[in-house]
Amino acid sequence: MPANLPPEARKKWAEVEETKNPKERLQRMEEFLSLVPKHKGTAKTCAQVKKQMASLRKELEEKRRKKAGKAKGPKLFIEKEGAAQIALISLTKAGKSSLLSAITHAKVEVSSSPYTTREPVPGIMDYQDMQLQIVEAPALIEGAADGRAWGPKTLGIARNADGLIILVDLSQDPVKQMSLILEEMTKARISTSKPKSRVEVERRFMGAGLRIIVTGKLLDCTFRDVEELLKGYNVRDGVVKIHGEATLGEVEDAIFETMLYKPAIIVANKIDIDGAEGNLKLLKAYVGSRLPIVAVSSETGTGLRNLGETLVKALDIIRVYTKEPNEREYSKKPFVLRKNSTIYDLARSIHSDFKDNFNFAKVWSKRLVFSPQRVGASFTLEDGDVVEIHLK
Ligand SMILES: Nc1nc2c(ncn2[C@@H]2O[C@H](COP(=O)(O)OP(=O)(O)OP(=O)(O)O)[C@@H](O)[C@H]2O)c(=O)[nH]1
Ligand SMILES: [Mg+2]
Repeated sequence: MPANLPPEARKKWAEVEETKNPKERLQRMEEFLSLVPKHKGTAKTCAQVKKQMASLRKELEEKRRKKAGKAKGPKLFIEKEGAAQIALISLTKAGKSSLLSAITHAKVEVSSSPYTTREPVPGIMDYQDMQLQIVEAPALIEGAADGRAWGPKTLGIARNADGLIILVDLSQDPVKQMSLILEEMTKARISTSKPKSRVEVERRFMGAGLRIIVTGKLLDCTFRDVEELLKGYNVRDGVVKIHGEATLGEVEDAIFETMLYKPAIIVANKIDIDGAEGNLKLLKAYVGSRLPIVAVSSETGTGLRNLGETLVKALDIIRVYTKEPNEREYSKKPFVLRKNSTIYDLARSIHSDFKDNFNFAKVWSKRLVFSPQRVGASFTLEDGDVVEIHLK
């Protein structure tokens, strides 16, 4: 459905993209909406822009409140470490601290009184030859997405992470917990289901430049058209991924979408308790095939060894080992990349100069008919590949 916006509306959106100040941005969005003709073809775009406006208004209000109360917030984010950062999210007393101390060396206070953990706490979990950073977020509360208490902090941690563990307490009604958590997250524009749209627009910091990755097929346009469209809207920094078959209209829609996708798993805790099995059944019936569920006891250790595998699968990451030319042994420590990464992505993550001096690479893998195989920068990597990069 191409939104087919008139040129003045496109121009106005380009101004929106340029504006960082929330107040001015809001104003320009309003102007933008007044320039969009109202019909079925533009309804989705309008709804998405309105959602963005609502969250901007909330942000402004929050700022005003903070100023009034002089409440200087402590650190919102935890510096990323390891292959991926996973936020541990639950209602209070589900056992976040217990789980964190069972799977990492982090020192945290476990308590039977509610709201014990008030600041995010990180820990490192070893899984095979990878390290995953797990961050306990302060308990999610009803109204978090509306700015209640430390709610924005908790949701901020979830937004910033690479993935989520949603912890459910099997001694309590699991459906109530899940629906509250999912509702708050949806309100905060965080989704745990893979985007249905075949186009993802990931905004990056200013100056990062624009990268368009087409793994599928563009139906009614060329790569250049996509580039032109994005430039027309002033989207200059970010990664645009196009999977499957997509039209230019779908790319245009994605510019206005603000939902952030986070891969997630559910960890059902306290399986050691009487009645836990029944609640686990209820949870499974409610969740269906939407998210994987691992049942554990942080107290007895039951089920904890299944956690790493489920988590890594959900995160869609792969491990790639590198080798120096003329050396036999490859690195023990892998590079961890997103699934479908290419040699180019690997080269970039090793050294920023590598991508300019890249000549060719050799890949060792059981899946290849000829191993090692000589490949170019666009070769798609898989978990366990060994790569030797040759520079010019
Ligand atoms: N039986 C049983 N009790 C558990 C388990 N995990 C945690 N608990 C208990 O549940 C209570 C809350 O545990 P915490 O780990 O402090 O929970 P939390 O989610 O970190 O709680 P807040 O940080 O206060 O929101 C404590 O009394 C724990 O002993 C478990 O697997 N089995
Ligand atoms: Mg805690």
